[in-house]
Amino acid sequence: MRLSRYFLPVLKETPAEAQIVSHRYMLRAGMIKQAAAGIYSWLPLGFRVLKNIERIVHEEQMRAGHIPMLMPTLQSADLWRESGRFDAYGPEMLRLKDRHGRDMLYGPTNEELITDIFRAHVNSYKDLPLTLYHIQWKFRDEIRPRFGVMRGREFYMKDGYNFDIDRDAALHAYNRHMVSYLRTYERMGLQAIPMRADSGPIGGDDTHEFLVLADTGESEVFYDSAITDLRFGDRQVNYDDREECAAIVREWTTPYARTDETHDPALFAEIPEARRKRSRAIEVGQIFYFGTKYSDPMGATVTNDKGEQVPVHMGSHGIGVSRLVGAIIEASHDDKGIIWPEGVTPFHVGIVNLRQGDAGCDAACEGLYAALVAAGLDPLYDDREERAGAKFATMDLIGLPWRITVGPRGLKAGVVELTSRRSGESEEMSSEAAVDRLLEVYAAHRPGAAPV
Ligand code: 5CA
Repeated sequence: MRLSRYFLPVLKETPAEAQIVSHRYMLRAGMIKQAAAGIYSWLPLGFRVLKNIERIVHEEQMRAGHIPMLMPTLQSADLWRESGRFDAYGPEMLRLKDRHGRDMLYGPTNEELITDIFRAHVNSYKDLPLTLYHIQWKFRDEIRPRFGVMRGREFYMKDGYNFDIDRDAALHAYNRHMVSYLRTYERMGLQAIPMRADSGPIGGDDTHEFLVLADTGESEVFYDSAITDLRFGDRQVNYDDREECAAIVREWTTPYARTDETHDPALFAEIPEARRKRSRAIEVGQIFYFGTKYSDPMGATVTNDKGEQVPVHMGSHGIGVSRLVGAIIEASHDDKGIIWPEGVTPFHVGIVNLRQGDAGCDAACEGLYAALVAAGLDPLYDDREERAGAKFATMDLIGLPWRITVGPRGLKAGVVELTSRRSGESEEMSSEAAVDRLLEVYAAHRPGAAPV
């Protein structure tokens, strides 16, 4: 993409309404624009990051054997009356009437709709296990939408639902989700710690939230610092292997880590003092096992191997896709702007032409741009007639992890400059070497790198 032809409405001023850094940078970098309280348009740069996060979520869900689909945003109230949640959900649910006076709602979550699909089509234990998921907009009429996309009213969420014959099978689904989530967040450059939590309006006793430590987070958490040393890395997991998944879950759930709702001061006190940590954190996902809470009242049963009708055991599993855009910025920025992890960056590399209009510089930049595109990389070429300082400031603000600077002095010596946004370190090399280096860096982050 050439910046001269792109739509990147960067703001010079810091918007007064934004209280936290991710919200400020998302507005300044032209990623989002507020449409109404807690409702945002995703401008091209923000949209790219959102889609990259979505892609990683899809790849990791499919890798775990979960099946993508799509359910609508608007739902009929009838199903919610069956589960008892039409009244129970409270004022966070946006209720509306259609022209025939029928009660409708904008889905805050989809347990009822998916249970209805299941009961219409699945009758036998032989069709289990089954996990279906979608990534779709949700609406919760939050009393205090704030912090930009972090607590929106309309937000983008992955929600998955498992259907299993009994509690043990459903707990394997729970574990499978935890494992796939650990891998998902790490691919986004985040450390998200699973913590024992409270289930709220979704229900059930078994639930973990995934939390990213950040001073601006809305949750208060207590944890053993040993958990922050754990890395998922590049483990190859057999998601059908119950014991293998359970072992990974044990590894991550043995060190103490709880949100304030489930915090147990006596247990916490048993951790050596130096490792006892209390922090703020951002909730980027939550998994639930709730057994037959929805299948019972809604009659979602299957025949078991003895020919008896039994309600299916279910759980639901959410990832805050749009919130993650903000959470990643909270975890990765400096005073000049965003620093995107390679896994989610909107462009792989920025090209800065120090002397636009100079025939040599223009030709070198065009050649480099073509070589990057041919190599399958996605560059953003700043080809505007701007001062070098302004170009650098824009690149720093929008946070591409790599920048190639092309100037007349370097070209005389046959080199360009490759700079890491994170370390600030620069290295001179030929254009070809810069392309090769970037191919190496991104080898682990390309779409489809995950065999799905
Ligand atoms: N049905 C379950 C699991 S699919 C569910 O709705 N879980 S949830 O309520 O925990 O939401 C899942 C994730 O969506 C949360 O972990 C959070 O990251 C994100 N989320 C929830 N509310 C908001 C909001 N108002 N704005 C942005 N993201 C949100």
